[in-house]
Amino acid sequence: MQIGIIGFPYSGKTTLFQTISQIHIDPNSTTRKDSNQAIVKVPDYRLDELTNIFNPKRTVNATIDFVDFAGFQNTEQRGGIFNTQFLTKAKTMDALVHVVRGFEDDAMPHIFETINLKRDIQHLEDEFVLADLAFVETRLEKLEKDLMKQKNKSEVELEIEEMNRWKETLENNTPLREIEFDDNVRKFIKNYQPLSHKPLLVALNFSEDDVNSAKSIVSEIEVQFKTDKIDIVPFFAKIELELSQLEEEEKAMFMSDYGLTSSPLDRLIQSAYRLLGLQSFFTVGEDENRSWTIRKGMTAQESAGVIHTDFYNKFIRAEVVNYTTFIQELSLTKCKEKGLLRLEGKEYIVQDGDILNIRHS
Ligand SMILES: Nc1nc2c(ncn2[C@@H]2O[C@H](COP(=O)(O)OP(=O)(O)O)[C@@H](O)[C@H]2O)c(=O)[nH]1
Ligand SMILES: [Mg+2]
Repeated sequence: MQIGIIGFPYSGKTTLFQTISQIHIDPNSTTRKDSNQAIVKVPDYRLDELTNIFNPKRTVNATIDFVDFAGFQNTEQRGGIFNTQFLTKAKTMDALVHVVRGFEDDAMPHIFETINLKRDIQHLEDEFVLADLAFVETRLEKLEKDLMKQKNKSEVELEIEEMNRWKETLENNTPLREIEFDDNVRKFIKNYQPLSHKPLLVALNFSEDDVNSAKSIVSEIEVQFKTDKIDIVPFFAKIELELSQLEEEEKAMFMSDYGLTSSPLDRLIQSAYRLLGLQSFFTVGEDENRSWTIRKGMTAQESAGVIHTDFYNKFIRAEVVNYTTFIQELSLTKCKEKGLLRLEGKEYIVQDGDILNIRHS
């Protein structure tokens, strides 16, 4: 899974990226122009606990690929802040983190001169809507031509109808996130990846001076922008980068001073999982303990397929116990004796925190 970190210049994207990836980026390097990328382990205290219990040869966390976008300022004739290369690349991401600048610094002027969170959030939304509208209009021209050729007529007509619905929505300045999609048109979302349909995590990057006022500002922004597909998450990128480099004990002390209860990575991942409808399951054993990411609602057989396609094809049953049950017994044998280790068939809907043992032929 790929998550893109986007936003205006000097909003704190690279600072946040460094905090979550623990990769140091030299401020004088060329990275103002180049994107940075890191594969980050998804932290999960449950997996850590399972490792303490099973003591396997290795522990493998699920991972997320974070991309810190840089150097995408628009110099084209078309209006807007982000260039076409940026928009095209953003489309390939599973979710986007929009870092919004909430700190003042005269040495780094904001492109709109003042600090205004709502304006910046809305600006990106508007730019996404415009980019999608431009796409839809080009697409409709092409489809009209196809229609004259009389090839795959019913398929072309279906798409024209759907593209017109998108067009009307976008012309009303409504992001595509806000409309419903039937199964027969969902493929267009998958193929075209419209930007105003992407799950969006708005990362408000506050100044260290805002620690006390941040909470009420977040609530206010939530009222206006939060939906099923948009989350608002506060950060103090600069101090949190410094904190992330401290020893555990010192870190905990400073975090409580600032009223912070979780790490920036925890906050990002929790929110991304919610927006994308994701959850985790575990596999355990002498060789390896591992966490896996799946979509909510996936069956035991589909989940087995995430581990290996053979497990999908040759699936017989899954032995299942949830982490919360397991942790009271601390042994699979005990769970089995007490009938807590269940046998489930391929249609079983896997729950967050399930420990699975796939039986296959
Ligand atoms: N005072 C303050 N400065 C910050 C904060 N976050 C980032 N900065 C500074 O703003 C500058 C630009 O940050 P950077 O992460 O490179 O922004 P990017 O252009 O969005 O990647 C850097 O000098 C950061 O140290 C913050 O929360 N407070
Ligand atoms: Mg940067």
